[in-house]
Amino acid sequence: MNVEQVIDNLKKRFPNESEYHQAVEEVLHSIKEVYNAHPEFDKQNIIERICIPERIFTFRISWVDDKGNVQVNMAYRIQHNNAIGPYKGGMRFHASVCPSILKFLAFEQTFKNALTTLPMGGAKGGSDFNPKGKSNAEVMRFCQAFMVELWHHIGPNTDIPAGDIGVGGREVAYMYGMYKKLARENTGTFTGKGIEFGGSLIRPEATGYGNIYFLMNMLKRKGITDLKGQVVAISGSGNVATYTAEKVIELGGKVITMSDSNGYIFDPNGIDSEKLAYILDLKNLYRGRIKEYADKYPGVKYVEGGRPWAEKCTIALPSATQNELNGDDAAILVKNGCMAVSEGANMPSTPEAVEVFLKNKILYGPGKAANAGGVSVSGLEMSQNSLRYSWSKEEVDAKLKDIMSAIHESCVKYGTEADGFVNYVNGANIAGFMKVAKAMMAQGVL
Ligand code: NDP
Ligand code: 2IT
Repeated sequence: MNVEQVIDNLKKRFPNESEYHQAVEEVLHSIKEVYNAHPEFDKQNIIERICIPERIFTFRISWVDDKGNVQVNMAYRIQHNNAIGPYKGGMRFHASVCPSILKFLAFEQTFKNALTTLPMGGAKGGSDFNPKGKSNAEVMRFCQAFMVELWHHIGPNTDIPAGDIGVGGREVAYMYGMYKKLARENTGTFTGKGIEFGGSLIRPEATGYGNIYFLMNMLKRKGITDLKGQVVAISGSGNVATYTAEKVIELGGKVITMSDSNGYIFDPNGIDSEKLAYILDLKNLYRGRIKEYADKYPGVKYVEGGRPWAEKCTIALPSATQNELNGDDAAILVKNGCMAVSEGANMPSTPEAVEVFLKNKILYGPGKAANAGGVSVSGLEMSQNSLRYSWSKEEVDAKLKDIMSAIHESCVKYGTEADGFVNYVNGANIAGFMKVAKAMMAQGVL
């Protein structure tokens, strides 16, 4: 394989899809050597087949807002690869949603899911519907309209959606309810469901907790076993960010920042459990803005439109969105003494930022490994639904810890360099790729 040729070809065939090109380019550079060491892969053109989604559904959704106006949105489901199991991945509701963003997410999901040790293929979906400022009734009508179209294409053994940006417990419940009504079955074809109707304990917490379990595995290699004395910068204040903060606080770390798309707060005294409970209510009950935290607690700085990476920290956990941390941000983090970055979000660091982390040999856990805890507990939710059973909080948490350790081990196995430095980017990409590629080879040209 000639990486540049493959990338050029994809850019020509799918122009204006920069996020998709970015995600593919990183993986191809990582796997180049192992791919070329297996000529049988190239004979079967595994590379093009693994980069291009198997199927994309694109459709228009019409729904009626509270004023009686008819609104129109675009919606998608990308079934990227099902070589190792049914399509699995979240749904994103955000004004920026477009084929490029969903294609990058579905591509990443395929490798991430392969790392989890569970049998799940990769998918992603969503809409350019913006849930901000919408009433509960509007969100419900939109979710129902989405399912009227999509329900044919998903199912417990074919494609199992879940949450992502703008899609949490409320949206999953509305979508699942309508799906169930149309499909006339009760098999749990969604994960992240409410606990009363087949959801798994720990699923809301899983991405954040999992990221910290992954971080602790990385830190253990440096002889660090808790977060006492660590100063932690987190971006975002949604599902992933809040439960990341909860676990950091539990392990003794000091969380100094959180953000939303309007700006970030810096609390020099640290966000403790009580303040975090306020943020959870602010976000989930009142759908408020992070700025309100600065109005409530004295001594807190609010920076409109800013990102938290210039605040001095020892650990950074980007947990909001793609490309939210660029090369300059990375250089400032390193200069300020940041020794570990572990990604709760998908592709939050630009290629320039990743280069800075790797050059400086700090601990860097890329999203497809570090944030795989969410989809892992989704996999455990699927298992519990199939068994018609539910495991205790302790059981799920223990399984999540084991999975994050196994993912870390895979990264170490495939990513350790001659001087002992673990390149987790290469490790995660190669480990994920090898599993999917072997499964594709075994199943023939499909
Ligand atoms: P939420 O919708 O719960 O929270 C997203 C947070 O990020 C909000 O604070 C939001 O601010 C902020 N944000 C979103 N878009 C932007 C933007 N363009 N610029 C600045 N801030 C932004 O989503 P999640 O917490 O579920 O997802 C966060 C990240 O984690 C995403 O990258 C997602 O793909 C990834 N992820 C999620 C998993 C899950 O299980 N939910 C699993 C693995 C990864 P605002 O409220 O202003 O929009
Ligand atoms: O990016 C992700 O891994 C998710 N949004 C969660 C996917 C899932 O199916 O739980």
